[in-house]
This record gives sequence, structure tokens and C-alpha cells, in this order.
Amino acid sequence: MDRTAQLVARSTERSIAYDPSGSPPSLHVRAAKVLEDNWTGASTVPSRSLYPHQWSWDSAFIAIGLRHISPLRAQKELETLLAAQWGDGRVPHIVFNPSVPLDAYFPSPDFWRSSTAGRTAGAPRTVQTSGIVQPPVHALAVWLVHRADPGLSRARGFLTRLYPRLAAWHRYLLHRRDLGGGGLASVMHPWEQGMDNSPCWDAPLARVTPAPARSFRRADLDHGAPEDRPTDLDYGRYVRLATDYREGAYADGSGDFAVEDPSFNALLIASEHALARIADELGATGTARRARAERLTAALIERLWDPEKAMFFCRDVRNGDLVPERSVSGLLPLLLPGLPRNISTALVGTTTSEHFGLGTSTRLVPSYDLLGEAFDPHRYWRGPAWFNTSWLLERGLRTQGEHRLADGLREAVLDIAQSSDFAEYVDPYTGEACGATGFSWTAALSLDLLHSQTEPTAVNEIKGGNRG
Ligand code: 9WN
Repeated sequence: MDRTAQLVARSTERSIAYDPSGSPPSLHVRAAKVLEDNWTGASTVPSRSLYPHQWSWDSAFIAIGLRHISPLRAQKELETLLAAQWGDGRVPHIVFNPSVPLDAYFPSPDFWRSSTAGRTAGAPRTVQTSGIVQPPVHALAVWLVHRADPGLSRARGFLTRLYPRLAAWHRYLLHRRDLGGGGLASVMHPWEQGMDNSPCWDAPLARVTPAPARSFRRADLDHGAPEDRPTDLDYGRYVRLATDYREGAYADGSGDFAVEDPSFNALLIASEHALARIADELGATGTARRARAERLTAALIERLWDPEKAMFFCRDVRNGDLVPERSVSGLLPLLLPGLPRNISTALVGTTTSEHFGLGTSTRLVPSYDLLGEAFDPHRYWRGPAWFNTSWLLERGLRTQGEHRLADGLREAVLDIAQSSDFAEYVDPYTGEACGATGFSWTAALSLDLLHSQTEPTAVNEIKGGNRG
């Protein structure tokens, strides 16, 4: 057996035998089982019922957890996604599985028509994808996956192969998506930011004429309760925006919806730090990338920070206004090591305030302001708590040295993941399960918290410091 084959075999064994957490084995084993059940051979579906294809930011979170049980599968997860990258650098938000029936999810490949409508933008010919993107968590995931088994990663040329793709992805966001001209990337569709139905989109979406209800058929209502899902009116607007983008051959710049979002940009900055570390590892220098990450942090503060409300807000690029809705997105810049102390202290204060209730009224941090007019503890992204945002916040609190709050959040995530059967999202007060169960990123990020314990290891990895 050659060296690479040996490393691959060892990595596969680890997926079965490795459980160093010391925490109740049942959570570890059950989480691993969810990821096993949702694995297709090349990637992991978010949920067998509701989301039967590969989703972009889901795969990044999934790989972060998978690395603890199979670094090889974690590498493959990211390789499969990045193999579907477009020539212009965009990483599509969905990579479709051709063996899944067209009516299992809407919008399906025949809606996006990526290989024809996306030809000028360099969409791949052999695989069908959507034409929009999702938050850039990928470089961070690639770095963390590499760190889980550097020997396997080097033997397979994991970083060498993925670095140019990640660099092109960031270039796309920083150049083609700087629609506000202030250095930040804009999202052109609510699905791009990942928190689809957030009240932050209500005002910018209001200027979009909905596609007629009879022009499409929603598949999400076959699996989810209508009162928890986006309304038909909002769905019509999502469809209109995506249709217009497709009809314009997926060229960036026009479009009724353009928003600079705090978490999308914070994740881009955290990933830029990770890319700097990948460059160092490959023998190049990450210095220019670190400087860029610092410039982006300054732009984030200048354009999206409101000192009076102690919160980051979205900016509607089409009218230049900040959107005055408090969302968990506005807390996630806590991930950034370069955040000035006065800002991080104020932001931690907002996290524990009556708007989000961390450590006081809520068990997990809600997706939206508890006091906001649109708050609803069960409706998609309008109040419930998600596990990926909780994981990001836990990492962010540690980055800022807030270990007591982070410990409490970590415990709550593990507890509720277990009791909710790895729910897609939960009621922030009670932890009651909502949406699908057996949800992949819930299982993966629980595994990650089990393994990372309370050591600030992952924090240093996110920070891109000089730890070996
Ligand atoms: C649209 C897959 C995705 C997540 C998103 C979540 C939801 C899709 C939908 O599911 O979005 O992309 O149909 O509502 O909002 O964050 O990536 O899990």
C-alpha cells in the first residue's frame, strides 16, 4: 500500500473508532449516524426530505464537523462543491444531484438552466447548479479540515488543489459584488445570505414585483408547515429576483435587490484570514490577505456599525439606507479578531440584552430581535434559533474572550441538539424542534463543539494567528 493509500485507510478507520470527547457517546454516535445517513457518496444533503441536493454553506459547516470522524469525507465534501464552481469564480448555492426527481425541490435545475443561461458566466457544462451564491464559509472550512489531518491533506494535495478555487471565489465577491462601492460584498437575493426570510429583507424586497403564483409550484410546503415557512407573496418575490438574474445571463450589477449584510461579510473576512494561513502553509505569504482582511473589517465598521444601537445592520444598496432591523447576522462580526475592543464589548452587551436574551431569557440566540414587530418564534428566520448561527456565535464569543457566555451557549447547543433529534431549527425560548429533524449541519456542528471542548483552539484557527 503506498503512503497516500495508507493515510486514506487510516482516515476511514477513524470514522468508526475515534471518540475522544469524553462526553456522552450517544450524542457523538447519533450525530455521526445523521451524517452517514445523509451522505450520498460525494457530498452530504442538508436533509433527505426537505433539501435533497448539495447546498454551499451547509457543506462548509458539515465538513467542519465531518473532519472529526472522517477527514477524507470532509475533504471530498468540499472538493465536490468547489468542482461545480463557475468560470467567473462564483460558488453556486446548490449543486444538483441528477438522480433526484425534478419535483423534489423547487427551484429545480430546469428553472436555473445553469449550463445554458450561465454559459457566459462560465457555468460548468456537466453538472447543473443554481446561479446564486451563499455565505463564503469555505476557506475557513478548508483550513479547519486540513488541520484535522495535515498528513492526509498534504498527501492528497488538498490545499494545493483548492487554494486557486478559493482565491477565485473571494476575487469574485470582492470585485463583481462590490455593488455599494465601499469594499463590501453585496447579496442579490435573500437566499444568498442564507437567512432567507429574515425581516431584514422586508423593506428591500417590497420594491420587487412578485412572480405570479401560478407560474411556479413550491415543493417546500410538501414537507414544512405553511405557518413556519415564507409566505406565498415572499416566495413570488424570490422567484422574480432569480428569474430576472437568469434572464440577464447571471451578470452582476443590476437587479432590484442588493444588500450589504454583516454576517456575509464577516464570514468573508474570517475566510480571508483562513486563506492567508493556507497561503503560508503552501509556502506563499499570506501577508497581503491579512492586510485585506483588516481593510475589510474597517469597511464593515464604517458602513454597517451603528454605535448608538450597539449593533451591525444591513445596508440597502439601492437606496443607501441602513435597514433598522436587529438580526443575529448583526452579532456575528464577533468572529473577527480585529474588532476594536469598544465595539466587541458593546456587541456582547447587545447579545445578552433583552433583544437577544443570551444567558437570560433564551436558550439559544434567536435569529431576530425578541422585541421586533416581526418576531415569531417559529417562522423561518423571523425568530427561531438555528445551530449554525449558534456555533458561529459560540466561536465569536471565545474570539472575544467571553468564555463564560460561550460555555453556556455550547452546553445549550449540545443539549438541544440531542433533545430535538438534530432539528433544523428550534424555538429560542423552549428548544422545541421545528422544521426537519436529522439535519446535517446541526449534527456536524454538535460534533465540532464536542471535540473542540472549551479550548480556544478553533478560535485561533479562525483568527489566523501564528499558532503552529
Ligand atoms: C434556499 C439548505 C438551505 C440553507 C438555508 C435555509 C434554506 C433554502 C430554502 O435551506 O434555504 O436556499 O429552500 O428555504 O434558509 O440557510 O442553506 O439547508
